[in-house]
Amino acid sequence: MGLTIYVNGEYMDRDAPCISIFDHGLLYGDGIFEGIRAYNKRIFKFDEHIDRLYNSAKAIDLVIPLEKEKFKRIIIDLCRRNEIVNGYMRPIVTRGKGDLGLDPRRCKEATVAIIAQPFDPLYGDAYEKGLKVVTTSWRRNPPQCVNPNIKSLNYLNNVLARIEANQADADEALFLDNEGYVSEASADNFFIILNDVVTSPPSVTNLRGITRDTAMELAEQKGWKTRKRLFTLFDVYSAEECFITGTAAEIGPVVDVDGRIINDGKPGPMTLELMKAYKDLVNSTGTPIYE
Ligand code: PXG
Repeated sequence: MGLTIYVNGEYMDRDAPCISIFDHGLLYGDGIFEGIRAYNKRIFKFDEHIDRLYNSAKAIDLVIPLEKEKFKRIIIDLCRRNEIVNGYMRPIVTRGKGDLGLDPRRCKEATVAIIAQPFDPLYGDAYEKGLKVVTTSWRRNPPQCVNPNIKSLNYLNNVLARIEANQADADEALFLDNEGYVSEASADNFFIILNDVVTSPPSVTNLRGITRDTAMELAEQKGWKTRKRLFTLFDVYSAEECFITGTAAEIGPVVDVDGRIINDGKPGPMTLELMKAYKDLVNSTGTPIYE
C-alpha cells in the first residue's frame, strides 16, 4: 500500500501533485513545521509538539485554519490510514498560495500538509559506537534574525551546517552562537556532562527541544544535577560525556568532537542510562492512535 498524505482537507497519494508552485512556503520558506514520533501505536509528547507548532505559527503571524483538537484528530486519522506502529509525523503549515510578491496578504489561506510514515532509529549502529560531531563554521542564526525558537521552513542555516558535517565525514554539525558559545546541533540539542552536572545551553539561541526537556526530567528523576548555562568548546572537549537530543535522533552519545576524543571514546555511562530511560518512556507513554 502506498503512503497517504493529507493536504488541505484531502487525503491523497504521496506522489499526487498537491502544492501550488505559488505557495509561499516554497517561494519564501514562509511557514512552520513539527517533527513528531509514534512508538508502539502511541504518539509521544503530542500536546507539546502541537503547542510548539501553534506557537511557531503565532510568532510568524500565521493563523492555522484549524483548532488544535481538530489538527490532532487529523494526524491520528492519517496515522491510522498508514497503519503506523512506529512512525514519524511531519505537520507543515505554510502562508499558502499567493503570487510572486512576498507580501503575505497575497495568501488568502494557509496550506496545511501532513506526512505520517513508518520510521526507525536515525543513526543505526552509531548509538553503540557513539557519534562524531564537528563544529560548523556557520553560526546559529541569532534571535535578532529568524528566532531559532521558531521551527520555520527556513532550515538553510542548518542544511549548510550539515553539508560541512558531511564533508568532514561526521554524523552531526555543532553550531556556536554569535558570541562563540555552544548553541545546538543542526537538528538536535547538545548536552555535556561536566563534573557530574547534566548541562545544556540556555534556549535563547536554539530550539526549545522537547527531547531536551525530557532528558533533563529523566536526569532529575535519577537525582542527577542539571543546569542550563553557557559553555564553550573548551568545556565540550574536556567533558566527561556528551550527547545530542532530538525527536528523530532521540538521545545519541557523542564520542568525538572536532577530532577530540571525549573521555575514553566510548558512550558514557550516564548517557547510556538516559538512553535506556528514554526508550522505556517512549514505549510506555503517549496518546494512543488506535483507541
Ligand atoms: N534543534 C533543531 C534545530 C531542530 O530542528 C531539535 C533541536 C530537537 O528538538 P526536539 O523537540 O525534536 O527534541 C530540532 C528538531 C531530522 C529532523 O530529519 C530533526 C529535527 C527537525 C527536522 C528534521 O532529523 N529536529
